[in-house]
Amino acid sequence: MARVFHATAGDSRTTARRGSASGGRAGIVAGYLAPHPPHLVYAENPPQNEPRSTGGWEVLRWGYEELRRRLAAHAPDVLVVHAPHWITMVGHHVNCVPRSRGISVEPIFPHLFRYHYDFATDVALAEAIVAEAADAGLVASAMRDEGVRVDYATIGALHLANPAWDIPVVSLSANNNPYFYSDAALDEMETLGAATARAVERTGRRAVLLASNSLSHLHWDREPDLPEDMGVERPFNHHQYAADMELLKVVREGPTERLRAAVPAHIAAAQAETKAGSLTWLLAAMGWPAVAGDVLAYGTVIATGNAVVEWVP
Ligand code: 2X7
Ligand code: FE2
Repeated sequence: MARVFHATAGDSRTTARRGSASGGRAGIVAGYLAPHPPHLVYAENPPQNEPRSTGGWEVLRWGYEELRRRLAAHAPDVLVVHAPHWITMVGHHVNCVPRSRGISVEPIFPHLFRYHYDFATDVALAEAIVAEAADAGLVASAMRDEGVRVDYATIGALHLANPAWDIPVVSLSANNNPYFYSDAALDEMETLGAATARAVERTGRRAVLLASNSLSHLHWDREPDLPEDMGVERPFNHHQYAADMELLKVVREGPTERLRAAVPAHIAAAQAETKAGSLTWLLAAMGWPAVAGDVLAYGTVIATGNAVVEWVP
């Protein structure tokens, strides 16, 4: 297994960083749409992932390289990620295991993603999010079981944003109601976002948020002999592509307030993975800032649409 570099939440290094690079303001300093297709990690051949590739999906991965440069400049104390494949049946769970270690396997693509993870959780912030969410009337729970395997959408977004794993993490589950009721639970994600923001303020953290969602979500059911064969990678159809472009036009024009209507419309048009609520959570946590998003890359993965986007509130 690869050696990974660790930081402990609240240690002298992270505390020092809070007062350095970007001026040290506490609060949510940036948010990223950070999609997690396992193919992007596979294509990169990091030492933590067992399968080997010959590359592929370069444009999206160049977008992530830019995200990494910007993330370093934001100098956060913590990365807070909401991911759709940690599905919890009852309420919103927050990983409160101080040090998570294990192998994350993509159940449909185990030949592409078997990733050895080992990261530190900012437990104080994780517990504060649980408390704020519960106070706001949500069913919220602290997950303290070291045996729970961390899902590939959490690991994928975190690896792609910060492959050094040298920033502590808080990871939030997706309550699976959205998968039953389409976008009906987006209101609840507003509440969870606001609770996250209060917890960040209360703990004095300098936080960057990651919404681990793809956009249009129809995909192929046949894999080429070479999984990274870019000769067959393309949108599922023009309707799905056009729906993604319509959403990204609103993202690029801003302000984010317009996304309150555009996100549910996009979910209805393109079966978007944002129905799991990660993007709504992120925008709500930032207070729906009056800014435009910066689209760093767009590309398809097995025909699903994926964009890497930055918002700086
Ligand atoms: O989870 C995913 C995804 N969101 C998009 C593409 C391929 C695989 O897995
Ligand atoms: Fe996914």
